[in-house]
Amino acid sequence: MSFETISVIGLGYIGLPTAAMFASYGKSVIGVDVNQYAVDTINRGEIHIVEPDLDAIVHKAVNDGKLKAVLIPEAADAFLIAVPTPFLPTKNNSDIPQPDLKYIQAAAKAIAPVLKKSDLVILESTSPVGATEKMADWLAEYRNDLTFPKTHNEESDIRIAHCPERVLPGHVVRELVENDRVIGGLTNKCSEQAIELYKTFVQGECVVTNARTAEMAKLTENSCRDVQIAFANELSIICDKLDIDVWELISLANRHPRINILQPGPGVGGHCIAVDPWFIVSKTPTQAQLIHTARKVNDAKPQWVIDKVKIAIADFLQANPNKTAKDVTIACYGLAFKPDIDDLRESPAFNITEQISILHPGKVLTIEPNIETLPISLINVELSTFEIASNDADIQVLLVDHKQFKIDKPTQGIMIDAKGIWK
Ligand code: SAJ
Repeated sequence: MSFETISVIGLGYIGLPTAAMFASYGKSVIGVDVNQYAVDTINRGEIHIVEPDLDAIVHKAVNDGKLKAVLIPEAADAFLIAVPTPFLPTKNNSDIPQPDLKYIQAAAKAIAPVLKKSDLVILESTSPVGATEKMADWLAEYRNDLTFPKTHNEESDIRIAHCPERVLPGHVVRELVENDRVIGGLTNKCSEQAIELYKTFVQGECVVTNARTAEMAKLTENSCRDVQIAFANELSIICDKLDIDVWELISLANRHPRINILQPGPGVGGHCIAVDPWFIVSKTPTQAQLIHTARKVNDAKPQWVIDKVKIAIADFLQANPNKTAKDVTIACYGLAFKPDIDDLRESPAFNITEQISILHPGKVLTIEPNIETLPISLINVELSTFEIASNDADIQVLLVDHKQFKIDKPTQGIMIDAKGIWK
């Protein structure tokens, strides 16, 4: 089987770089997205997301006629599904979030009319265990004239696999090529074909397992990181109580040859690590005690930072009895979910700044070197500069360790440093 035409469904942070990579290795790639703006932008040879080096690759692929974006799927030899897998809204704070597979189902429905015998369908989206089998069931329901692995094993018309993406935002172009790839086919032939496809550009090893283990492998990687960050965050709260510098403590402990503690922060953000562990907890709530607790520890950290800000306001007013809360200026440094990116999605820094602007009657400044305009929900926040904020603010709250904030630190005001860089 040789894959000449490849279709990628979902042209976001994973789908677009993957589509562009196949195109730059000579494949004809049809990218599909429901977002007209994304489709138009890509067809102009431009990109609608921020990812280093991606713009040049997309520009060349489109100019060479190897990559085009469309709204409705067209026939291809392989389909890669890279759509979001969020969770359903919860009614109460104590409810365990349940995964929402509606975008995978919509993608299956969209490609079903153009599927043909011998096509390969790969689910790349991070998914709860069983999602690939579920996707195969949906495809079988929409196309009962074709056969699928569940009923026809190696003789099926359509091959299906789960090959989770594992690239780090900000390093996607390099990691797509270099990372090892977990290949979870529904049958051996499904895996073999998936390997053949990825070997177009993947230099890492393609390691074969079944679809359920591949699903769990991805969830395990992100849950492991979440648990480790929760350990660091819990340590930071313990150390604060005991008047110990947690950053010094961790650097000392990390000198032990078998210890490697991660860094505490204002909470865990992004659309992966703060989400994926719930896919395990929701399936096995009784068994997943540690993973569940880690989620709760990390989700509680933003409120801990906000409480520190409230204490700082009270301390400031006690020291300045002629002033009221309205006279207090608070500067929040960083809005992104991690350093040196512009991505504000599921960002603890963003949520903390937003909450402070709601509860505080005085001026709230934000300093975010990676964006030019503030989202509408930060209506009471002023986008400022390091120079102005560091001179003007009474309370300085460091939320993201962007490289710009490591160069200098404010010389006055009450400091709350959630990343330990202004010690
Ligand atoms: N964070 C800390 N302390 C640390 C490290 C991170 O508080 O020591 C915070 C960050 O500030 C951020 C959050 O954790 O808010 C997540 O950042 P991250 O850099 O750990 O991970 P992501 O979400 O950018 O990417 C992760 C990666 N997974 C792992 O490293 C196991 C990436 O490889 C995955 O492909 C990606 O999730 C994904 O798409 O699932």
